Amino acid sequence: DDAVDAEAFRDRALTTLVTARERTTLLTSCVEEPDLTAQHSPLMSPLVWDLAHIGNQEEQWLLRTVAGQEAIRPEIDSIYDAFEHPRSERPSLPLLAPREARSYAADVRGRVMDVLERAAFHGTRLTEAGFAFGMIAQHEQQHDETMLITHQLRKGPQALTAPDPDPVPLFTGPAEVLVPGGPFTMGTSTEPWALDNERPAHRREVASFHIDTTPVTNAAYQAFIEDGGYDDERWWEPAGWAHIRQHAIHAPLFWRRDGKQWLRRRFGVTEVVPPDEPVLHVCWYEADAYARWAGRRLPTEAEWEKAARHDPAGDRSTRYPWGDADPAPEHANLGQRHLRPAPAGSYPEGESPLGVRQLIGDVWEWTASDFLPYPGFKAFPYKEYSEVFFGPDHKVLRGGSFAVDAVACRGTFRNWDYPIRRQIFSGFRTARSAAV
Ligand code: AVJ
Ligand code: FE
Repeated sequence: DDAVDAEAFRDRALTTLVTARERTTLLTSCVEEPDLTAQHSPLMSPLVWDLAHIGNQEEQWLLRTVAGQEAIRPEIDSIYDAFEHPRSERPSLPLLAPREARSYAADVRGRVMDVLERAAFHGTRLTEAGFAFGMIAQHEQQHDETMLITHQLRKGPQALTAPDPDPVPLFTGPAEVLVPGGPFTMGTSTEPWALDNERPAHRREVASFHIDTTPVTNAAYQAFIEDGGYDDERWWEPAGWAHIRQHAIHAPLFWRRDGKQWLRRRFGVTEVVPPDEPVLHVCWYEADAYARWAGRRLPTEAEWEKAARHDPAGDRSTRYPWGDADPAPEHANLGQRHLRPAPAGSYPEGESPLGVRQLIGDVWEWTASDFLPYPGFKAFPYKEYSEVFFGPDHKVLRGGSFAVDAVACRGTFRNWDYPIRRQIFSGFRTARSAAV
C-alpha cells in the first residue's frame, strides 16, 4: 500500500536525520570556538568545515535536487566541495564562522523538514526520492565519525564522555572458525539505502578458509611488538617497511611505552592499553605484517563478507551476521554509545551462524582487497562517491567501528582508505586458507 509505505519512509527519514543532527550537535558543541576553527591535524578538516559541509550536501541533494528549490547560498558550494580543496588547505578558506555554520545547517534542515512534511518532491514519488534522504543521513553520520577522529587527534583535556562497554569474561572459545568453501551472494540489489559500491548482488566462489573468531586484541598485538615485529623486514610489504622506517613507527598510533607497559591517549585521557580490547589505530601495513608474523594473512573482502552474511543452513545471505534484524545494542557496539571497542568475545547475540563475533561494530577491519567495483557496478548518484576511488591505491575496510551509526553500517557496507592511514578507527582479524 503506497500510503503506508510513504508514511513508514517518512518516519525513517525523519528519525535518521534527527539522530544524525543530535550527534553533529554534540560533536560541535562540546568544545569552545577556537577548537572548532583550529586544524587539529593536517589529515583532518577544521570541525566547522565538516559542519557546514554537512549542511551544504543536504542543501544540494534534498533541497535542490529532490525538491527543486533555488540555492540558498550558491556562493559557498565551492568552499565545501571536498574535491576542490584537500583537507590540509581547508583552514585557509573563507569558512563560515561557527555561529553562521550552525544557523546555515539549521536553516537547511528546517526546509528539509517542510519538504518531508509536504512530500513536495520535484517530479518523484515519495518512496523514489527515499534514497536521497538515506544517503544524506549516512553522509552526516560518516562526517560525525570523521569529526570523532578529529576529536581523538585533538590535544587538550577531555571533551567527550560515554560509559564503557560492559566487561565480559575473557573469551575462551575457539580462536578460529572454519568457513566451508562454495559460492555465496555478495553485495545487494535490494537494501534500499545501500550505496552504489555495495551493488549489485552477485555470486562469488570462495574456497574454504579459517577466520579469527574475534578481532586481534591489544595483547596479541603487543606480542608482535615484543617479538621485534617492527624491526623484522620479513613481515612487511616493501612499501610498508619503507613507510614505518621513514616515520619511525614502532606501535599503533597514540601508544607510548612506559617502562614495561604501554599507555595510550584516548579522547584526552591517558590509560594503560587494555589487553583484551581489539587493537585500534593500526594501518593496513601493520595489520598485514602482524598477520604474516602470526603465520596467517588478512581475509579477502569476499571472505569477510561470506563470514558475515552467508547462512550455510539456507544458502542465503543475511543483512547482518545475526540475521536480518536492524542492529540493536545487544548485537554490536555501534553509534558512539561507547568511546572504545568492547572486549574481544563481546556480543554473543551478534555472532554469525558459524560463531564469528564482532564482525559488525567495535573496529573497522582491514581486508586484503583493493577497492574495486562489483561486476555490473553503476555510479549513483555521483561519480565522486565511489568510482573515482576504485583502484589499487585504496584497501577495503569492513564491518564498521564503535563510531559508526547503524544507518551507515550493513553486512554489505564498504569503506576504503590508503594503506598508511591509522587515525581512523581501524583494527583487523586474520585468516588462513584451509588445507585442501
Ligand atoms: C566512505 C568514509 C571514505 O569520508 O571520505 C563523506 C565518506 N563521502 N563525504 C569519506 C564520504 C563523502 C567517505 N568514506
Ligand atoms: Fe562529505
